[in-house]
Amino acid sequence: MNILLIREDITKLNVDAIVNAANKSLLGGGGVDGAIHRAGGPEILAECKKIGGCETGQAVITTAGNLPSKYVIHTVGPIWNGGTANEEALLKSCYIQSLKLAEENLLSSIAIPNISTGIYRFPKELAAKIAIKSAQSFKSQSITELRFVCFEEENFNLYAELLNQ
Ligand code: AR6
Repeated sequence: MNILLIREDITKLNVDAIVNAANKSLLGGGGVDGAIHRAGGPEILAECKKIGGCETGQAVITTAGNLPSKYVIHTVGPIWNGGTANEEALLKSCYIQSLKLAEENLLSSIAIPNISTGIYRFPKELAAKIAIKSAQSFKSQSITELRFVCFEEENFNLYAELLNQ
């Protein structure tokens, strides 16, 4: 699995699946979740409603509606609460469960944003370390390309430094 780093709007990417940093209701929200539902249209929300919700650390897959990607994998990151509420393990689980879903659906390319580091306030450097470690430890059969998509310069610089080590 090739790991790439890009600074982009994830809704523009033509990959098999983009990952959404959703909430437990799966009914949309702000941040990257809002951007994905706005650009993807009502088909995504309709499928999310059918699924009915998702636990923190888990992931579900839907159509990508009008987006250039084929699927959206929605995962629910932990809300940072000082680090004593199992946040690190839950964030790791988001990455692993998303990759597992991609694998089960025989997808070959996936783009993942910086889950939990926006509205959910997870410390960015710790989140980047967990994301990279989870991806590097994942044994993949079908996925050949994973793009870490950073929207902000701070996250992009953190990932660049960690990936170059
Ligand atoms: N493309 C790529 N990354 C983006 C984009 C985009 N278009 N827009 C924002 N980001 P956040 P969370 C980055 O807040 O912290 C929602 O309301 C952003 O810069 O989207 O997991 C949900 O419904 C940040 O680095 O997600 C939940 O209620 C990263 O995406 C809650 O927010 C994640 O920030 C989830 O909070």
